Amino acid sequence: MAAASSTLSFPVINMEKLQTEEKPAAMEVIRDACENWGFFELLNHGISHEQVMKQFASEIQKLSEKLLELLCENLGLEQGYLKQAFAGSNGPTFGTKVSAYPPCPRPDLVDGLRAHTDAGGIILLFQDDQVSGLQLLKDGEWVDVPPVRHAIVVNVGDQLEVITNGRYKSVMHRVLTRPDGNRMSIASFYNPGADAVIFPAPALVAAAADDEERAEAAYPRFVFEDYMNLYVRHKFEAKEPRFEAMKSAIATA
Ligand SMILES: O=C(O)CCC(=O)C(=O)O
Ligand SMILES: [Fe+2]
Repeated sequence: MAAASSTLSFPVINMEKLQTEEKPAAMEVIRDACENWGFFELLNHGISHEQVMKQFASEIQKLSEKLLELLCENLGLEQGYLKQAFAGSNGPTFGTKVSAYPPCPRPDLVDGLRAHTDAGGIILLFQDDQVSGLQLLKDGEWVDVPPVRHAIVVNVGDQLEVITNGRYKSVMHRVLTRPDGNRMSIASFYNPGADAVIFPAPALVAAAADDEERAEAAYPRFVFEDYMNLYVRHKFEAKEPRFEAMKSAIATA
């Protein structure tokens, strides 16, 4: 091991050896690596990519569920209602997507991500804290979602619009490209389980009953997986025809 500097084998340190009588040899590899390579690789470091992702997912899931409880409180729904509505028989589904938007010389010609609403429940987004680009459609105008260091952007998905009978809106958003600067984002999607049956909360339909226009559920009842099957083909279109299509799917069933 002490001869590592005379060979061309890339320095690799097995961290488990630091706990054994082989520690001096391992220390020697680290010394040599630092003096002669400026690099080394660690094995048995106790951190697996999978473990880090699991922990990240579990923290994001906890935060999503905390947010759902706050929404229940605001909506006057019993605690746990939204979490339960998303549960299906196997609990909610959860996904994370890492995106990189490279600089584009002609932002006027190319969108980073075309306008869409998100299909699922609630979306938590870490966006680049330097490079902007995300915009949402508010009252007919595209509005920037400003990069704020350490902030998590929260976005209401189509399923929350349905469950709240339209009280909460899943809004169109898009990502613009920039002529300079690479933009990174990490989006985590907290979605219903595939077999979860999604429908407007009866308490919210009743609450809207004194409002003439919404005397009955304005949104369909469907199985989340069926909605997703439709969504994948119509993601970059308005959400209303999707809700309509789900209504007729029930009517013809
Ligand atoms: O990258 C972003 O900031 C947003 C991504 C997004 O809207 C999505 O993945 O649905
Ligand atoms: Fe989105």
